[in-house]
Amino acid sequence: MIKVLSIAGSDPSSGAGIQVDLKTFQALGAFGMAVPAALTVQNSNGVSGVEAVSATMFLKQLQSLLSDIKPHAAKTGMLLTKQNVETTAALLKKFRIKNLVIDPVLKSTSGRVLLQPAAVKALRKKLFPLATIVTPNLPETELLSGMTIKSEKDMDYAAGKILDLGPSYVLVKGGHRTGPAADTLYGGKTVIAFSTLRREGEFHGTGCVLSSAITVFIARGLPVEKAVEKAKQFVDRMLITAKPVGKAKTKYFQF
Ligand code: PXL
Repeated sequence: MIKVLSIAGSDPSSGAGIQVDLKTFQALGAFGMAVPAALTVQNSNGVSGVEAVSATMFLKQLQSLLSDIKPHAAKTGMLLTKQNVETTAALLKKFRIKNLVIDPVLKSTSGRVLLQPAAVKALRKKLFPLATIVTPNLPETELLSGMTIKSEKDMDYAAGKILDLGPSYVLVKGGHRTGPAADTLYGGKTVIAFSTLRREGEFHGTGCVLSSAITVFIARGLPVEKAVEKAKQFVDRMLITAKPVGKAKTKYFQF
């Protein structure tokens, strides 16, 4: 049995966050576990409140879980605070969790801060060195590299700056640009552009589902290139049947 862990925020509408991470783990046949790092007040219209889980409860959850069950792979999503980032890095290190996927969630689509500015440095310095792969979108790539990205060359350079922080791979998600939805995977000797057809509409939780699917495929022992390819195929299939579930037009994956 493949065991995987999500350390992320809660989305009560279950289109993003730990809830959709668990659905993705289940859909792909893994045993999913989840430690909430933060709560959001959220529905299909967006995020209207955020609060971190207390530092001691967050630490105790990870300590208790990891001292008992060792996941084959883990992912992080919304961590919100510097303390949560530092605790996550310390515990993943202590329990020698290999195969770490970091979705560096900074903001919600509606613009809410999901990682406080004071936590960004800790994410780059403490968590990125432990990562197998980091999966930023374009705005996140700009912030994490300290660069403005106007061309493909800029993107290559920015990805290099993120790789310098220690992860083995960076997947820059190009979904925020117009044109084909090309995501580019950068690694030691690898640059692979994955182009996917762009689907009509606004989708909720795409980044969470993608990083969770990558986590499962890496946990199964696939090389990162193959894990990303298969995860992208999975997301693309889920996009076809996504539907609005609330009052807003935003589409949710139907698991
Ligand atoms: O998709 C980013 C994201 C991740 N995690 C949680 C969220 C969101 C976006 O709103 O609420 C908990």
